Amino acid sequence: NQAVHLKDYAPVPVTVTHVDLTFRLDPQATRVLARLTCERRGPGDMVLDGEALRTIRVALDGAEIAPEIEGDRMILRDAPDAFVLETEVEIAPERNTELSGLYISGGMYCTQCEAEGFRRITWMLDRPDVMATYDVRIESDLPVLLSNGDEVAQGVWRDPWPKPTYLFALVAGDLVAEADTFTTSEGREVALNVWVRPGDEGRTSYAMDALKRSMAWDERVYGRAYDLSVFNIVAVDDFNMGAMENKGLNIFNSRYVLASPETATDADYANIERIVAHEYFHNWTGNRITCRDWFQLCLKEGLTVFRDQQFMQDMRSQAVQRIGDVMTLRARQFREDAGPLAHPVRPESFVEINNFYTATVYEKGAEVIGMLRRIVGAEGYDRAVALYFARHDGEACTVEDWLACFEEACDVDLAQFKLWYSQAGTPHVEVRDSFNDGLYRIDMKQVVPPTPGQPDKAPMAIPLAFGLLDTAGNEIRETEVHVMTQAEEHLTFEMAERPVLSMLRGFSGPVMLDHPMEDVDRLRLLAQDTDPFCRWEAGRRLAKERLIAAIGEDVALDADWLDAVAALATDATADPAFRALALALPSEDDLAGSLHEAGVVPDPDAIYAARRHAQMAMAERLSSAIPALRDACATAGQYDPRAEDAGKRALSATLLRLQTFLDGGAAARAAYDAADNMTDRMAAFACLLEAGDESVAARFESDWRHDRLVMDKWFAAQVSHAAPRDAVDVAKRLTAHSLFDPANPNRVRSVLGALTAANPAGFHAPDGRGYRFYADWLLRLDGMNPQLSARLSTAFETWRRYDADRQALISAQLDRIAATDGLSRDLSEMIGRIRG
Ligand code: BAL
Ligand code: ZN
Repeated sequence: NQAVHLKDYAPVPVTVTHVDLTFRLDPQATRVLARLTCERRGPGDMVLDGEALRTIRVALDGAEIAPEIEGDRMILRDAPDAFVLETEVEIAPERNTELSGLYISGGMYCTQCEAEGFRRITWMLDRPDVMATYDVRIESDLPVLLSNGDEVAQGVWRDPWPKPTYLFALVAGDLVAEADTFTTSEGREVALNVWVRPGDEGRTSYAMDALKRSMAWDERVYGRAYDLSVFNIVAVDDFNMGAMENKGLNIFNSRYVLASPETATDADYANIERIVAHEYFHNWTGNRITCRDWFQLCLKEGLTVFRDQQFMQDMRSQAVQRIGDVMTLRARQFREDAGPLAHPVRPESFVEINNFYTATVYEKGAEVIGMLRRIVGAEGYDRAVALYFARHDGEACTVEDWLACFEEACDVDLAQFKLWYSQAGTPHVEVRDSFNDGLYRIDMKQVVPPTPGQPDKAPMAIPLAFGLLDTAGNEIRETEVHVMTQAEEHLTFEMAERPVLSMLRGFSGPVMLDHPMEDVDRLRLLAQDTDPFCRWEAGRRLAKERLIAAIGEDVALDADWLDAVAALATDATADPAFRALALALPSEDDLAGSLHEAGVVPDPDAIYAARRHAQMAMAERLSSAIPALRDACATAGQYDPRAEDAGKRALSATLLRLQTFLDGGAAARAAYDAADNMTDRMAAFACLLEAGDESVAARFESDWRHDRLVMDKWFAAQVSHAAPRDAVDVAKRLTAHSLFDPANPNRVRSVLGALTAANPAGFHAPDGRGYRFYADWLLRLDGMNPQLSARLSTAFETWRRYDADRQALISAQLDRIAATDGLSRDLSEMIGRIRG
């Protein structure tokens, strides 16, 4: 398993400018005939990629040749300056359980080519800097035959936009579509289709609506219009990713397309909106301008996540979206950055690129774009991005190309800023403030912790947005941005009285802020800060400090904090979605990470108990108010997935959870019976599972057995809400259920992902049975779908946080996996990195 290094990048000596493909579809023996128009660009051999192909014929300019094939490479020596290379290969979509290349899902043919799946379809230069136009002919009796570009005739497609292989797509099946149209600002009439399996029609309207809003938003905000006459989305049940931005033919995991009020939750609707937008936005940030090599993955992913975050803020509440994005970043990326899998936003080497579709590349990559925008300002950002589109359209680019546009358009030097792409680890920013004789002083210190392969770090350029409040809670200095560039800096202000510092407004940089503050000041920020992120953050800090103090101790929670909680819960002037977020306690994993940061070994059972203790205290404090507060959350009329109603449902669900601590599930039972939408039903279901209701799971199953997406929720909820001592047994029982399908990534994640992410005290059972069960499944899945097993292995990334006994138990499982014969490149790289 050889590593690939960024420093070794070299352009191809011979490139491909046009690809002509014919597919004769057959589940066991699909024939793929390829005609590659090739051009020499420099001296050297042409080395094509191919994996799991049966090669039948190879011809150069019409003359058959004996190919030189070494493993997964075909080498063409002394190729002429311009020529046509023809190949014919056979592949077996039905046996493709890796879900990479051409495979069959739910009776339909579909593809996934990012990152290196095209080589499992035919011989090709399978790398993003080789951009070609495509003609595709699909031969099959199936009624719907789709590929990229515009349809020339039934099953014949032409994509005029040069693209890399990873954006190729093909779909064939018995499908039905919701059809609509969109007229672009350039006057182009675009046919829009959302294709699904028969039976799923009627659940596509939200995805279609999100698509049209995304198209309009990208024109309005970024000046980017769509460029083909058709845009197809296809929903597929078996899919490793969330969705894929193939040119003109986006393929989606069906959970991010299909929604109806009865079957999808508010969170599902929001995910659909965000992911439809994300994939659509890739048409410019990813497809028209792509990555030179896979090390530049953040160039398209960080930027496109940033764009989908902007879109969601425009569609919904800016504050609530930002807080949600920060929660995701901290839960996934900070955790990654603090452990053995830490890597820079632009990694410098990899064994298997699929292992680098990470929170660091995506979420931290998006934060880097956000910081850039903060530093150069909104107008500077717009100028730089316009230059990027104008200069690089049709090219495969690097991070340097991107930053050069900012340096030119905004006249800034980004040499230090560029460290965000190369230095891993979450910077710690220590802030201390003091007031003496009319002078207010803020002292700041930054430390970037060591990460694997990077023991020493240079100071970063960190935009710190802050404001000042007086002790009555009035803002006396509006938000300003200080870009910290040195290891230690200070700021001074002349003022009449000591102010209250509201630091890292809007979470202006992906850092860990260490800013000790008196409770009274935090309570002031929670009640009055003009910056919603800092308001929420103040509440979160207060809660976290109390939870940490309560872990392993039987301490009463103080009245001041409970009063603040009550004030927030009952503040009818605040957005219900914000109140729901502010009432949610830090997760068990968040608390474990914070304890570890503080040098304390986390005890998962004690963390679980402390959270329940705090929830009980909150419930008791709010008990008399909860019924009226829940009544005030009632929505009028039919279910509406938009943010306003969703926020009310979220607050109501939070309160129902607290109520369940008091009434053993009576209110939840009534809510379950009364629910007319899946959001309310799932909220009540979770409460009833936690309350130990013995019949609700069977009732849910008999009502929803027929619906695979709803049943994913059923599987996940039972594991997530099991008592920790039962969680592994519940997960084991569910993996033996007749509807558990190890070939379906969603179903696998609904049990295994739920155990590790949502029931950490269960997963970390002190006798190690959670680790054994999980490792057994990683090994089993690895033989079928290495991308999935490798992704799931990240559950072990925090293993060094825990006590010596747990570390020994996990280490034994990691050793057992590592010693297994035939481990995939994917899982072997991950286990190697996790073991360190
Ligand atoms: N490009 C892989 C899926 C996504 O990030 O859109
Ligand atoms: Zn993406």
